[in-house]
Amino acid sequence: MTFRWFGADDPVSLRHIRQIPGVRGVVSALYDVPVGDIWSRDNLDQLAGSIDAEGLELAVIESIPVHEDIKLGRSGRDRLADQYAESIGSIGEIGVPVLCYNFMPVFDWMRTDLSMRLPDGSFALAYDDEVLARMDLSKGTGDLPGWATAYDSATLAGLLDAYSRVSEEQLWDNLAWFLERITPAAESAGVKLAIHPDDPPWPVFGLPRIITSGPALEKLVGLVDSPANGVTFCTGSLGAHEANDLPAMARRLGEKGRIHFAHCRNVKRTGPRAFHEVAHLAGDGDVDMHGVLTALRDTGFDGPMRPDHGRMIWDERGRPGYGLYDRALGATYLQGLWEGLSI
Ligand SMILES: [Mn+2]
Repeated sequence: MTFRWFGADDPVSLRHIRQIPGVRGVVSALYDVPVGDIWSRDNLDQLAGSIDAEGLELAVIESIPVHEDIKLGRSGRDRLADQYAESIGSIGEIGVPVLCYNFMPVFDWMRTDLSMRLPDGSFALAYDDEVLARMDLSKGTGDLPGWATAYDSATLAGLLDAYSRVSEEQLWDNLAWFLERITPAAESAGVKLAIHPDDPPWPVFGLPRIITSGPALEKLVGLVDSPANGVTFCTGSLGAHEANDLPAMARRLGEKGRIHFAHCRNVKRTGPRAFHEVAHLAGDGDVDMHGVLTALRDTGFDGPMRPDHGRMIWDERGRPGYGLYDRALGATYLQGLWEGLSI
């Protein structure tokens, strides 16, 4: 069982994480490297060392961002892919076995409310396509929850314009090109690539999104037929779409040996393309957590797992989705389920 940590600035300390029952692995990243630059061995050593010093282990890198020029298939992608491969080599050298990454254009995860009050007085992240449609991107990302300083208006307009000419098929081609370039480096470094599904699993602001469903994940692992080319099975991202049968998807991908990392989180769907996050328990939302863990267990999954986003409970303040308490409860719930399946 692992836990995400955002580095020295994270209000949740490694000491707190160490005290969560069963958690021994940390999921982290270098947060001050410009996108596209090489991750130096020195900085990685420092990150791993700070985690070791607290009795924990750096188990997963989540994530090295993929430069937009790679996703867009622009010239310059050769150098960027080589640099990405070099970073993968360094990750392997320090003994981290899994790299989580994503291929979402412009935006990573997207929500329309970072603090939706639930009936029990807790606060959760929420998404509603109708609210998104009313958001104005003409001033950059200033109006978007969680994207306060990411892009100014000119940069964002330029990216949106560039992607307006990129079809889903082209995005798939660009992803295939990227995987062909980096998978050999991952193989020789002993690093498993684990793509994170698009969150939410449908287009936002007209941007194409392709890693959204069971067939898409199976297509992905077929792009480069290597055990190093796999997925992060994120139940919250995939579970936002009612068409996704999560236990069946986990079983099929697990049988291929291509699930390298599990993100477990629950969501409650409130309409077409609308949902909010809930506690991890299967009974609290639409994710059949027991079914997913049974499928993982049955197919021999032995990779890292982490509770994904949690609600804000017990008056905790901090990084939306990444407080201590609800995620810690999620970690113990998931381990209880797993223990029950292991008897
Ligand atoms: Mn996730």
